[in-house]
Amino acid sequence: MVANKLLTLVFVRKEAQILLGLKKRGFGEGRWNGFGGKVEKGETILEAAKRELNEESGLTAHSLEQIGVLKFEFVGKPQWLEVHVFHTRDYEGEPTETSEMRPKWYNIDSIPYDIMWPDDKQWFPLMLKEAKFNGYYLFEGMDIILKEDLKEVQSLDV
Ligand code: 95F
Repeated sequence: MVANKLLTLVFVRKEAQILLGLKKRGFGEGRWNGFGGKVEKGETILEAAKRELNEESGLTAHSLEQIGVLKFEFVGKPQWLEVHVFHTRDYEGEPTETSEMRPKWYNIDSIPYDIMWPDDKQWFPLMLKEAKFNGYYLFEGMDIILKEDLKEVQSLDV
């Protein structure tokens, strides 16, 4: 049985900066990433993306653009994770630290790839030039990528 779990991941841009959050606990603890989480029953992926951004950063997004879909498989785990990636420049509020995340603006020339998930250094350049992408990664544990397939696309297949 292969279940498919839907997750969201949101990146906020401001001029030449991108907002990342240091995950303070749980899955991905100690790594910088966008803001996101599980899609709950009864909400759309877009609604989940806005809700998680707000819960984890304090920001309210007025619009979100979907820019990527990433599928992850972990050796020995009977579950795929399907991560829907969004970005926005259209938001209000100031980033606020929560129990989950410590937000920080990074210049797009100084992304802390060494303290992020290892797939990020592959698809961030596509995101940063505002291209769309579909990716697949097979992980062994949290650090080793055994298989990868990343494509820049014109439209996203889900
Ligand atoms: C990135 C990830 C993962 C990987 C962790 C769970 O919430 C959504 C984001 N997420 N993000 N960039 N890479 C391997 C784990 C699925």
